[in-house]
Amino acid sequence: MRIRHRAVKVGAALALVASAVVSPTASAANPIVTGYYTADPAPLVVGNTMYIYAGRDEAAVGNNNFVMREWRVLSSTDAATWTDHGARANVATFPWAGADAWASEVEPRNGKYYWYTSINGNGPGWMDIGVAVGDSPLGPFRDAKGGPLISDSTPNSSGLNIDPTVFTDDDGQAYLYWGGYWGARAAKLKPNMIELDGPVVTPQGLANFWEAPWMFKRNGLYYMMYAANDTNGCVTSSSYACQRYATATSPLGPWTHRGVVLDQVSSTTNHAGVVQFNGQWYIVYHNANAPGGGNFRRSVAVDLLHFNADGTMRKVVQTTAGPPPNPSGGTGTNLGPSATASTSYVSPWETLAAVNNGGTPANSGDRSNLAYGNWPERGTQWVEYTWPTAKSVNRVSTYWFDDDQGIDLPASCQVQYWNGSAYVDVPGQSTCGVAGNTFNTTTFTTVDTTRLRLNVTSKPDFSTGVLEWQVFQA
Ligand code: FUB
Repeated sequence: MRIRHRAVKVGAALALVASAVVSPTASAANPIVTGYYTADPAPLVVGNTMYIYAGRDEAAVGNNNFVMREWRVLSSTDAATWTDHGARANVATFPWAGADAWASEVEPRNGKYYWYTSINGNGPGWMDIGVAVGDSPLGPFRDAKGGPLISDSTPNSSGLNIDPTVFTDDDGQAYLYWGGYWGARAAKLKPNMIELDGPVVTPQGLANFWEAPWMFKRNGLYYMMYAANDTNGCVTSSSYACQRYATATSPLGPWTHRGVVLDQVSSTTNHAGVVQFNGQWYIVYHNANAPGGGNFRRSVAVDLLHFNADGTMRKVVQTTAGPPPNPSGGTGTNLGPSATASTSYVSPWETLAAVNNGGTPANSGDRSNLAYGNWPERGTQWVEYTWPTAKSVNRVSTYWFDDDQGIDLPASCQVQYWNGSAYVDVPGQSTCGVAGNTFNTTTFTTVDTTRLRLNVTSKPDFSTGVLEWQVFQA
């Protein structure tokens, strides 16, 4: 088992939280911050902006204790370049606490932002869960309760009351999940977000739960991702942790374990959050990859997260490049991930989900982010996107699949749109490129449509395939 070291309590109030100083980090690569160390990231999307709330690791080299005194905020409008908003809460935000600004998460409600934190209270026991509140994603934040929301004296609390994750369901009911030392816990929250609404329950089915739960919902299915440290396919040594996940059809479970979504990282702890932003899913996590980094000098990274057609999560590819820019709304947004895809034919062993799952293939043979193919069909086949409301589009980019067997680059292609009664060629269409190992971009005069189609004509004796089809908002 990994040994935790309790940090020394700092009794004196810390300096006030840094004011609204904004310094761009201008990072488009992982780790996203290298000027200092960040840990336990929690993403939140508000409008066109993704925020990351993270703790700060201040341990000196060789100090094998967490030294964490503040929580910081970063933001991005494209999930690639980040702005640093500095520390927005710290230990002194909670007058009843004294140390250990561990993992946290922010949940919006009724125009306010509730920041749930792991914090070392001055009372009996060790870690507590506190809650601060602010009027904007950047605060200012103040203690919302005057004492812990969860402490060791809360009936049925966890062996280590850390790592809160709060989820609000479509019916407005909010839930708090938390826990460490293999003790996951859950409870309903009252609408005021600062009191429990009923007993603390122990979720069932979170196989090998260790700490760091993260709750979200996708297509009506509830997902609980969490750190585990077993050696049954999770980690090479139980000093480390991976992220497993489970799904359920109700927010309090019971849960069905689904597997590992994030392998162990370069730091012993593994703490992650998941969010959808501009149609693309992201995982935000930490590792020890920044220069001078280590288990107590961690750094936040962001990567793409993909789901299979059956709702299972694909294992994350940890990159140093980070995700490609995905600008918020407006001109240039890739509308593919928000479309429903259909096709004239897909081979049973390949998947249509490949075309709009947001990846950037390494080459035309790269199946790592799924592949769509129509073998053994020949001649003209099509892939189509449908949106519930009309989109203004003027550009597509296609990455062709070529398996060096029955699927080859196409002979030709053509973009069409639904004009309300029939498919017709998009006007002013530039050449529909058929090159391999690259995105082929076709521009055209803007059309407003709910349906766009890519007609693909094969070479004789071959079928065709697509790794990614991007459609851009005008
Ligand atoms: O950062 C302190 C603790 O380490 C967090 O609360 C855990 O999730 C682990 O990342």
